[in-house]
Amino acid sequence: MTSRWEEFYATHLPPSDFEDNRSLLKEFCDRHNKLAKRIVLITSGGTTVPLEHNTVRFVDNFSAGNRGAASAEYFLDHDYCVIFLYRQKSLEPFTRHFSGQRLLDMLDIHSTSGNTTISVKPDSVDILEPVLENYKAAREGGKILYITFTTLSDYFWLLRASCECLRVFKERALLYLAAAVSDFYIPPSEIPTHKIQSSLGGPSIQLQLVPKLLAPLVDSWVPHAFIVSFKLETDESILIQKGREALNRYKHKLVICNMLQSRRQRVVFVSLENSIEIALTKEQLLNGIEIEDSIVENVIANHDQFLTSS
Ligand code: PAZ
Repeated sequence: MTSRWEEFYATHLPPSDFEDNRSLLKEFCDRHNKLAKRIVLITSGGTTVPLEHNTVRFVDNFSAGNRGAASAEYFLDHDYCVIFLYRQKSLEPFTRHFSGQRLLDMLDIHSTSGNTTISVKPDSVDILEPVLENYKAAREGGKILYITFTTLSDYFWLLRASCECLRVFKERALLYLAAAVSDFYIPPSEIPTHKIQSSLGGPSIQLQLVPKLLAPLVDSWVPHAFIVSFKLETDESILIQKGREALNRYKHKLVICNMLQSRRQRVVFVSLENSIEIALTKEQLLNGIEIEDSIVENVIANHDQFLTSS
């Protein structure tokens, strides 16, 4: 019998640049596997669910992409190579430090006798220099691969292709699934081709449940990898219970639970053995300490233990 996730792939076409991305993933994984490196696949940002085939409107999932982008930088610091699978236009590693007008505000223009040069303002050099240095080391060393998705269906195709390439790493592969993936979708056969016309009245839209990819991921795509998922809730009273339910159902290694309102200050690591809270003080937050630094350090400690025991 065909499973629900197989049916999803059978009824959704891959994104148009799928084969190019698959080649990039394969080249990246083969190169780093030969060097016996550890690798992390980070998913980041929210998926969209189109309401029209020629999409004007869509249902979106909340996520700025900060968790994934910040974590990518910390994993690189720990010598992991990184596949960064993220929602197009959500935050990216390194550039996230200069979003909005921030970068332009750091620059000066000088014009003398027809020659124009642009320089970094002296008081911005200390801010720009360490980020630029880390960015160049990661890019020029070929240590990070950026792959983008927009829709839920793009995400499905690219996640599976990433896993197929990651398999060669066995236990050295870590999956850090921070993307906010929609739980609901509309089957393609029920989506209109053209923009929904308001003159026809308010549309009634029937959403269906999205099949959970953690099941095939753990059981067959990357059965040897260290898999970490995230759980976002808005009701504190169900947070840990939901994390534990996911862990018991999919049998992966770790669920990191967070509340929408406090996700920058506090997370709870739920494993089969225990629940451990990581929290920042107000002072740490004011001093620019990021919780992703501790999250990544703790995830890597768990990955170390897993590698030793296997
Ligand atoms: O992207 P961001 O930094 O704004 O938020 C991160 C997050 C809350 C989306 C992430 O930590 C998370 O919980 N992702 C899983 C969401 C889910 O339960 O589907």
